[in-house]
Amino acid sequence: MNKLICLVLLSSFWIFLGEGYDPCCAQPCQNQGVCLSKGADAYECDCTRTGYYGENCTTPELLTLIKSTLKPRPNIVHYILTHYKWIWDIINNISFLRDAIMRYVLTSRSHLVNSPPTYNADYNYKSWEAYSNLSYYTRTLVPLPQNCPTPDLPNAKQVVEKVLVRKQFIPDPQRTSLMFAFFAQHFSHQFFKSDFKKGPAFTKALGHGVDLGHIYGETLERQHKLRLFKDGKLKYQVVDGEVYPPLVKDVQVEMHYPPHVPEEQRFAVGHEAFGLVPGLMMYASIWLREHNRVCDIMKQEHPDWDDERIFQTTRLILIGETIKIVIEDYVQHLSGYHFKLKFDPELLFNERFQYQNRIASEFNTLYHWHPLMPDNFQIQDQVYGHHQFVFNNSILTQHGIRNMVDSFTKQRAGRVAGGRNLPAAVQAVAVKVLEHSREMRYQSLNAYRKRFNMKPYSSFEDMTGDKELAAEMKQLYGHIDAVELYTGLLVEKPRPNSVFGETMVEMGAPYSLKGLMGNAICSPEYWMPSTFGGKVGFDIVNTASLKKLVCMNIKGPCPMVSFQVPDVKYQSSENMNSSSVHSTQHHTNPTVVLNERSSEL
Ligand code: ACD
Repeated sequence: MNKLICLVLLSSFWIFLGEGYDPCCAQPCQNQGVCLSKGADAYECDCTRTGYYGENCTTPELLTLIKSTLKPRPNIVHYILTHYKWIWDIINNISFLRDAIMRYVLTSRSHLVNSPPTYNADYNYKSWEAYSNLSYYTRTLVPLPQNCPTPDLPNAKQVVEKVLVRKQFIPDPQRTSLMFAFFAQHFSHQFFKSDFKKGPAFTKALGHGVDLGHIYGETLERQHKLRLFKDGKLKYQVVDGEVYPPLVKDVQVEMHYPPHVPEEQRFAVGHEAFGLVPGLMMYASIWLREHNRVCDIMKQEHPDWDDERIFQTTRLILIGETIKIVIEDYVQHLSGYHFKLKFDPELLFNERFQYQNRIASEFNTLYHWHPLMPDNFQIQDQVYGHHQFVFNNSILTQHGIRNMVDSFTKQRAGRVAGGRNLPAAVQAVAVKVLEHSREMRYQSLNAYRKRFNMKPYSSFEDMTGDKELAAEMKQLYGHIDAVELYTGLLVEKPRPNSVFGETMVEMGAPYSLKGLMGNAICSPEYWMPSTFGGKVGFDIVNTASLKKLVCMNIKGPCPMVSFQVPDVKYQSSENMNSSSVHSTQHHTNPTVVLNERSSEL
């Protein structure tokens, strides 16, 4: 019965459809059934392997019925994972239990992502073109057929102004730090690189995953310009005794800087847009130092290796380090779970899992987390507004990496869900996201909720949990089934004390975990010490953490470094207990010390 009501609601925008429209416009096939039009007024639903049957794939098979009755709702699972800390503390220490849970997280999430990829913005049916053309983002839900009428959507600028733009900064209750926000921006731009010359459906990042194109450059030509061609290293410059990326004038790679930026502040890195904010250049400098540090270790381990082999092996090590940090520090923080996530590719070796990935347009849309950005940036005792912050690399050299990390760890980012927390300075970006989603004929928020096993929102209040915001949304959209994906993600009610709402996590987690674990280095053919230059390199991957990444690459005492702003009164890091870096780290700088307490604070 519920299904029927859903179907009627879903089709409510199409009741005015007359003859001549594609019968699949009404999206009659449920539960991932595939709609096949047969002339202007007939269609067929292909329910193969959906677990459902019937004209519109709405009748569950017995096994599906049992599974869906027993399966707890995502919010319940989330509640369990974020409560009962003492039970999780026990589970985290019983390795077969922790492994079994992690395996379940990885498989259940990844199976929600089509692999091999299926559709793209121009193909809403399976085709070799959509499968093989890497210059498109893939699509999880087919674009609405061209000849379908679209619901009357509100003006994009009005949506942004009325329900998205910040009135007053809302700090994230999960205490996400700016250290996290800039990591997110830096890391995600390696695989979200829309090719707007071709259109929003296209990407320039053909690696479709974690390939570190943002460090090494997207093309071989750019990579070669950034390389020193000595001992595998990247080019660099030294300012005040510290290592930073080289200058554009010295390496001749294209970077996007406005004319007013002086020559000595035009740093050159893998991604041409990373001069935008010093937070990006901070991470670019840290990874550059890490690359050259690992090269030294490889050189020591393999004195016979040439520059090329050291470079290539170091790149694989840094890819491994990135995935480890993203799962165990970054996603761990976002999740808020007491369960300790684990990066261990071996967990999937006996599972049905494809080592490939294609970035989806919807993943790109959902990753627009601009509400994380505060109204100003406090570094040491200086406060910078947006205008003073952008295209200002002098901030980096003036404060140094150590102080930037310390300050960004202490400053809270904004809450993403819940509405009205988008900095006015970036509202034009949000308008573009909406316009592009429309141009690419996205299905509705509720269609995506169903695709990712969530109940569609039944009303504006159900979605926002806030009467006033619900009324504003109703004025804009009229019907809950008309709400767009991006607006919905930013206005939906956050989970208790969380940065995100349900849809962001239930959609984001499958794309993320599939993208991370689908990397070639996680496959049985690659995941072994020799791939990473032997035990030493493999250990670097398997012990990587955000804290180590920073602390192995700065001189002097380790600053406070965390994706979460510490809850306690800050202590000056000089007063904290520090211990020498473990001797197996093979660091080249004996003055670097690790502060063992900094990540727990
Ligand atoms: C789970 C784990 C917890 C998931 C929690 C939040 C996920 C929400 C959004 C996406 C988060 C991070 C993106 C990280 C990595 C992207 C990697 C892409 C590689 C191509 O319950 O499953």
